[in-house]
Amino acid sequence: MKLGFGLYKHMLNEEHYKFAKQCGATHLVVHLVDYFGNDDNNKENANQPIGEKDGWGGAGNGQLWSLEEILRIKKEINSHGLEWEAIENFDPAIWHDILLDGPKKEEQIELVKEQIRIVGKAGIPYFGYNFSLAGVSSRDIGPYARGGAESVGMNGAVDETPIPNGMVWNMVYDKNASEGTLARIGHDELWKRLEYFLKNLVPVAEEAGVILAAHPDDPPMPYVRNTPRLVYQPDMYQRLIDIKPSDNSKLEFCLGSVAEMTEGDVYEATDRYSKQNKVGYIHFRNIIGKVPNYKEVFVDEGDIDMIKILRILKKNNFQGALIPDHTPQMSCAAPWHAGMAYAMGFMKAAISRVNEEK
Ligand SMILES: [Mn+2]
Repeated sequence: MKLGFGLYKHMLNEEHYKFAKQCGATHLVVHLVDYFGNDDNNKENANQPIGEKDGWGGAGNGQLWSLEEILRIKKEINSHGLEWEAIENFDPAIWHDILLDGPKKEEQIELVKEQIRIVGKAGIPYFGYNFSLAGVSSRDIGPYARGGAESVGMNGAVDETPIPNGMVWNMVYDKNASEGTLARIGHDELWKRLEYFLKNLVPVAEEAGVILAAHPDDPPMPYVRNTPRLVYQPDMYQRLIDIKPSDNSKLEFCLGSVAEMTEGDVYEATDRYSKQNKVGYIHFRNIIGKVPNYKEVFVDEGDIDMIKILRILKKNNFQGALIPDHTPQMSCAAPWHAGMAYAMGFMKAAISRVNEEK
């Protein structure tokens, strides 16, 4: 098991590489999508998205992340004694019509394939994705974690505001889209779209040597913003895996999201998917409650016994990376850094301890 750390695009600099290394990380999971790209004020909040209804900013310009650009970043990462484990999320600009079954779907599947080939050439093992129309939604912010630490959660209410045309996954891909909102579709239609994506992409990922890793829905509700969700119960992950079984199609296993689900249990799910060697990498965060009433909390105060999770992973010989995902913000001059450093210290100690157990 490897201790990883997640960095957003605007954090790809020496200060943050050093911070990750100082926290004990050996591997990085990097977001190349520029959330809040047009709003510097919001950047430090990109890990705790606010104003989800208004979106997380504009999608990219439709250009792929080039091999040169990725290799340049990789070199910087390596020069700080870190390995680049995964890229997390496609830019909506290159795959909105795959999610929406729109007119550019076939053009975009070629773009996405090419992106995966580039990532393979750069030698980055994992590509995380979230096959979601609404993205993160329906959460609010409050003093939900220990000591009143600011965090996010759901308070029983689901945001059913329809998504405006030109937006998907909280990002605007077309500023000039016509008035109106996304038409309501059913779950079967969403699975059909995923099937198209996986059947086309998994063979390319196999050739490129990249492992695709699927995030579950956050929050895991059946419908959010009038759109169906894909993986909102633990069993649904199996359906996803079975669409196109391959060593290159795995899960971006988010413990928080899985524990928020109303069915099953997080230990059973961790065992089931790690036993099949389907866990690509892990979002190691804790929560209290289940949808539609849950709170994200500190890693050591939630419903999940994180040590028990690590023992299950060890038993099933999980070799991948674990990252904190989100943490509550701590009351000090650097709320995000303190929250992350706290989680990383816990994780480092817990992983070493479980590794030493016979
Ligand atoms: Mn997650």
